[in-house]
Amino acid sequence: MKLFIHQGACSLSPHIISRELGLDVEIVPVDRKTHRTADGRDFLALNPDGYVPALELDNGEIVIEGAAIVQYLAALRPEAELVPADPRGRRIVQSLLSFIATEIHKPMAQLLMPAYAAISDTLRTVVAKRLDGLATRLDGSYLLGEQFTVADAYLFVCLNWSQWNGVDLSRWPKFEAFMQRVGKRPKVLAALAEEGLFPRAGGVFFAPR
Ligand SMILES: N[C@@H](CCC(=O)N[C@@H](CS)C(=O)NCC(=O)O)C(=O)O
Repeated sequence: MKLFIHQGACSLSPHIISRELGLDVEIVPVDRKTHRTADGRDFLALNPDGYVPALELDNGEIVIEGAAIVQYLAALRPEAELVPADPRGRRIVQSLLSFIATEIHKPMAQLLMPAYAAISDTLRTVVAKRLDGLATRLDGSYLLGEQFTVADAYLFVCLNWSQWNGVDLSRWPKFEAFMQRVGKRPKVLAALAEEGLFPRAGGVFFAPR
């Protein structure tokens, strides 16, 4: 399988999951401007939306949408329970993936885009409200308590953007501790390093050196 990515983008979430699961997934960067893949193809022919992540299966099929890709990967190694096996845990993870995709990922990413500069204060207010809500359910080490799941990897990646988009993560000590906790997982560190991202001195974020 091949996973098409941009450095540090939302594609880092399925990248982390592939490493946590020990799957044989080749990481293929895509040039943001030219849409050429590092293996010499036109990315728009693979995903006409131009979005990473996209996962190319060994039979050539393309899986799109980060939330779907991580669930697909987790299903290849169900014993790892990165999506819980029990129906309650599973539905909570599915709700979280949907919430993170629509309520956190989108506005956090828009805050990095010049086209949204005029409404950046509104976006920051909305994100803060959503993070206030999410923080109330972070009582243990991870969103589901002590069990690391695909939702944690996704949230970790989106929160890492707050070093660049003006969202002040220090308002939520719980999320700062979460960043440090997830960022210490060996497979997470390996995926970050593979994308050229390293711990920032004295902080909770990961960035190019
Ligand atoms: N709905 C898609 C959105 C993916 C998305 O927003 N990807 C961004 C990176 S985080 C992207 O590829 N943007 C196009 C670009 O930067 O050129 C998903 O959830 O997978």
